[in-house]
Amino acid sequence: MITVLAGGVGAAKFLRGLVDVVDVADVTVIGNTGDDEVFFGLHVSPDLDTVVYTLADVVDPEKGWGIAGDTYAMLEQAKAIGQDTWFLLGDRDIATHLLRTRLLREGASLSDATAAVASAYSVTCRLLPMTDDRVRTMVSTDDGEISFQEYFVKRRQQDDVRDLRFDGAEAARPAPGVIDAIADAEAVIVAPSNPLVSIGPILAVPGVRQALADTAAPVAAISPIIGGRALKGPADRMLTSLGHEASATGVARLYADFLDVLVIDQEDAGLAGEVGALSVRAHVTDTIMRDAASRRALAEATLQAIR
Ligand code: FO1
Repeated sequence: MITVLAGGVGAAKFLRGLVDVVDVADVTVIGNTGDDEVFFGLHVSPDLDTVVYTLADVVDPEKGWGIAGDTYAMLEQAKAIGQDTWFLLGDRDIATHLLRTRLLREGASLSDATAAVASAYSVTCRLLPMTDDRVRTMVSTDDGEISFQEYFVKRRQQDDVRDLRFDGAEAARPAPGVIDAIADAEAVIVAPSNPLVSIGPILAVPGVRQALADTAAPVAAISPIIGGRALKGPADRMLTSLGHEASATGVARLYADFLDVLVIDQEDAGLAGEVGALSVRAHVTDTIMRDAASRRALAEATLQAIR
């Protein structure tokens, strides 16, 4: 079993490449639910859905999230009757949130609802939310504390992030199977996701970080920072404003207590020594996922680095 800790778009692209080179049934994904949110009474799990849509080949290829060719009739009507519509929920996407929300209301756990959503889209890897409990990523800005989606979507990541808090994490329990998926894995991979707001919430669930440090499996991560910049999203600015280094070395430092290998881009080959000084082996390759072939190549290189 290969266990992957996953955030949203970057993780989903990596997973799409991974299931091209290993049996999908051997892959377990532990997904971030810190950016889950309720809109119009519907429970939306953006990162879990991005993984499902990408593995099901229905994802919107431009945006990297949502469903290709989706329409927005519901949202237009919601706007017409005076509702807040800053979070874009497509009509087809809403079917997923209706399924999840109905199951949760009937008493299912988020794990059960997630398995049902994955199965509905014929996704056959095991997809686990990090926890069945409510954990919400909260972002401190100069205007006060806001939810992750307010920071990310409504305010377009323009605020300087002063602090992060994973509300509910201290009391949360890992979802069933999460700790075993780390302990019993043949290899654990931390996907190229924002280390602070995509992987950070997973690591904040009690027991997960220790399980990563204790597992006999090699643990590898792919740096989402290339040449000091994030290819997508605010990870570079967020790292800097929170006092970390926006570099592959900065990523290695955040994971050093459990990481064996950091896959870094060839542009960052010069950082291999610094990463090595943290007792993390650097593996240099092309990490930019432009197309199916490069996604596959990155998955292969990562497996080669840990085997
Ligand atoms: N991202 C945006 O930038 N704007 C949106 O309106 C938006 C809506 C949305 C709806 C469903 C979904 O599954 C994802 C959505 N995302 C949107 C992406 C999401 O906010 C982020 O990708 C993650 O939360 C960060 O990983």
